[in-house]
Amino acid sequence: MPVRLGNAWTAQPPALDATGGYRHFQLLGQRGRGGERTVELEAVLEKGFRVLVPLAELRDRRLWLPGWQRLAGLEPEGAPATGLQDGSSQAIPMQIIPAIDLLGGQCVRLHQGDYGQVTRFSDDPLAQALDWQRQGAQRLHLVDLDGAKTGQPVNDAVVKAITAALTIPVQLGGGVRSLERAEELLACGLDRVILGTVAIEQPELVRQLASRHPGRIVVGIDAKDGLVATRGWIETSTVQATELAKSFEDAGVAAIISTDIATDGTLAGPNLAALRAMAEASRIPVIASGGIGSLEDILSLLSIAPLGVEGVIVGRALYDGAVDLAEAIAAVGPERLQDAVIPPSGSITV
Ligand code: AMZ
Repeated sequence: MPVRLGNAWTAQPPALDATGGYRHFQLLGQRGRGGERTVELEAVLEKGFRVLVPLAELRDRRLWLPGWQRLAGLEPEGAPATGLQDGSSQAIPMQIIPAIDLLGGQCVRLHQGDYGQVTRFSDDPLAQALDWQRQGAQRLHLVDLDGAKTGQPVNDAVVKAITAALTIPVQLGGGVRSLERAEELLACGLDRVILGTVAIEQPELVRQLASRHPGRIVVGIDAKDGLVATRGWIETSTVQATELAKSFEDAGVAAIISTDIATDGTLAGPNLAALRAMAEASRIPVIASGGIGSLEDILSLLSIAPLGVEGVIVGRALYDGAVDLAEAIAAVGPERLQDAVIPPSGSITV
């Protein structure tokens, strides 16, 4: 009888020894036939770490669980749920931030920021926002695309409705071009405002706002081939994205959102080299944006988390269903599951 196997597997504590302490595996394929059948699994956090498991063992629920599960009781009482392999330091959680881009009151995604390539996902952005919150989002990212292009707020009614309805912090970028506008938004209950164009055109305003509202001002640096783009990405400057980041080193901004325009809305994977350069350019925490197309793309960011990449904005992949929000939060969030807690002690031999 054919057996359908899921793609995600969690090793139970008794199996962890044999798997080098990895909990979360992905199915690569099957080998052999009948009673000889084995499956090949690969550790999600270490590509290349593979084990061959006889099918009968995979069916043993004391050893393996389908899906990526939380293993209760694995961590010592009171310890953070995210120990690293050597137990020396705590794994750095990465925040998954769903994005709602607003155009004419609707929830859309653009391809590489091109206003001529619009996909509409919902005409009820408030319902969408509530849904991301229900699925466990800890923060919501809003972009007023009309505002970014024209500098004029167009989507305020829906922005305010979302901010009032949600209990998680909400941030907004797009068209925030003056002190008054930024303060109006902060007074409405937005947790953070994102300044993009202003960061190039009036850097002093960023400094002034950051000192008046510590922890609530974010710089949005959107780059095309390493150079900063502004005004809905219609204009490109001659300023290097990393130089702009450096220039705000001591301004007291909460974070830099680093967007790679070439990958934005494409699901093609993040530009890790550009993100690494941004993270290394200053001590300001970096939030990655652009190109996320799969859970593996999100996991790949964990390699640069120690450099200060503390979050990732996910848009199209969530709407397309390529990434499941709750699964992604479980995989890289504060109580993530997949960090090994037991030192490796060899691998399965077949
Ligand atoms: O997709 C676009 N064309 C686009 C976009 N997503 N243009 C701007 N923005 C976003 C930036 C940033 O969050 O990523 O708008 C904000 C910047 O707006 P402004 O108005 O401050 O430059």
